[in-house]
Amino acid sequence: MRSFSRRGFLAAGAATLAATQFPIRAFGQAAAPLRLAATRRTLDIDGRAATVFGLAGPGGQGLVLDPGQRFRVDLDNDLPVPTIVHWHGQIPPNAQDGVPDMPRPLLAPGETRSFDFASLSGTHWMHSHVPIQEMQLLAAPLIVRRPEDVAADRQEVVLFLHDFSFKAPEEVLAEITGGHGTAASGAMPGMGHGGMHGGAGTAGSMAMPMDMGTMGGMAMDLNDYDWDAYLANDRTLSDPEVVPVERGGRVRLRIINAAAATVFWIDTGTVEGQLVAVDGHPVRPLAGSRFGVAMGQRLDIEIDLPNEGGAWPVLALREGARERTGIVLATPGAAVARIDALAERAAPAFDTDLAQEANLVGIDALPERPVERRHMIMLGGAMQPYAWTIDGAVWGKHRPIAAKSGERVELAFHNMSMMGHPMHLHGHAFQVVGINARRFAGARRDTVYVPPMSMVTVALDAGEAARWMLHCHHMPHLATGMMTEFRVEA
Ligand SMILES: [Cu+2]
Repeated sequence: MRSFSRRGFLAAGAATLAATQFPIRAFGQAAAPLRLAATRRTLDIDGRAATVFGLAGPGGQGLVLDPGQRFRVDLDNDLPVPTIVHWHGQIPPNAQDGVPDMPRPLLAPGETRSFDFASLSGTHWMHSHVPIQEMQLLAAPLIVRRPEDVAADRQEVVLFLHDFSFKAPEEVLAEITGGHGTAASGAMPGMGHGGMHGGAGTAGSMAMPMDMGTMGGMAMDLNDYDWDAYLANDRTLSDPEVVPVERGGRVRLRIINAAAATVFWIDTGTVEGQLVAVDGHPVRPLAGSRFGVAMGQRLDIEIDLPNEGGAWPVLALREGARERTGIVLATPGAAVARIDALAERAAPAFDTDLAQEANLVGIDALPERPVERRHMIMLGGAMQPYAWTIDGAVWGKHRPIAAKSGERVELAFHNMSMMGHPMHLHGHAFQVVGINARRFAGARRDTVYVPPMSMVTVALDAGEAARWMLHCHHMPHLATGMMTEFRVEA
């Protein structure tokens, strides 16, 4: 193992993936495959060394592709254990999708595997599809820039979020499934102490009159594990990343929630942002200073900084709790005040009434077509015993969700449980078209958050005839079987 050094760590930080490190190639120009290595690395977390996994590319953790650049990657498994990496947000041929034995096996230690497919632009990410490895930070940004991003005079800043425990992930899972994950495990009534205020200037999207801790008198379950730390670009607020910006700087935040089991609110503080994309897909710009992001999801937020020097924290607040993490945008020489990792008040629950999702309008909407097949997908389960299901079954006992390639399909996720589930479909970019009984032309996405006791409908055109994973992106839910397959026939 390399010895820990702050400088080396800084160089490997996600936000150092500045596009300036990557020369812009002519569109479509062939290039040598990029090397990406699943490795172990050491982080300094609140002064304590932590050995975690990572995905090391040529410029640090993760990859940044130029517009039109193919995803041509040689993945090395430098870990002592078998692994496999899923390219979350990309639509590769199914054989390159990176799910264990679906259809290709894990990479053995020392094995290299080549990938080559047309990339999809936007803010994406990549992670091991073995839940306990994802929990060990085997995850990294995967950014594919658009020509407009190159032309725009905007500094691109990646904010990669994760939750972290010093314990082995097997132990964490055992605590969660044993019902000992939090100080107040099980039902958590009264989560409403944070109040339901989305921050100033959120275009009205966060004005939720409902008591957010209860759903018709029943208690919701928000967080089922108290992690040791919440990371932004591998660091905590005891030593946050300070990103140098210019006075009046124009910034595009590329925010990725890679956490295993934590929904965050992004809080831009005194500067208002414009949400311009979700899951890598452009949306009609939405002004605000607070936006939620569930596990697996991404947000692109543009910020225009004031024309004076200063420091502007961009915080990520753990929903239903006081913990927070984040980065600081600062002009040269600006004083950066210390930010406590505990807020004074708990942040509210995320999108209990889907107010944020309902305000998103997709710019790359699916063309109108008659729906040829509809599936109702029931999300169920409970904390005690700890079991989460799709259509009443865990993975292995699941009944595949069938479609024919090319069909327009609607999937209606009906969450019958008291916990929210970010549902991720591989191989497709669906469009949100319904929230409860209301129909609308919402955002294109690959991961949609379905809060307790609600229904979200998505539309898609069934892609390559193959078995595509459909699962909850809460890692302990996934690990205990909350996965099925979207089986597309030719
Ligand atoms: Cu779930």
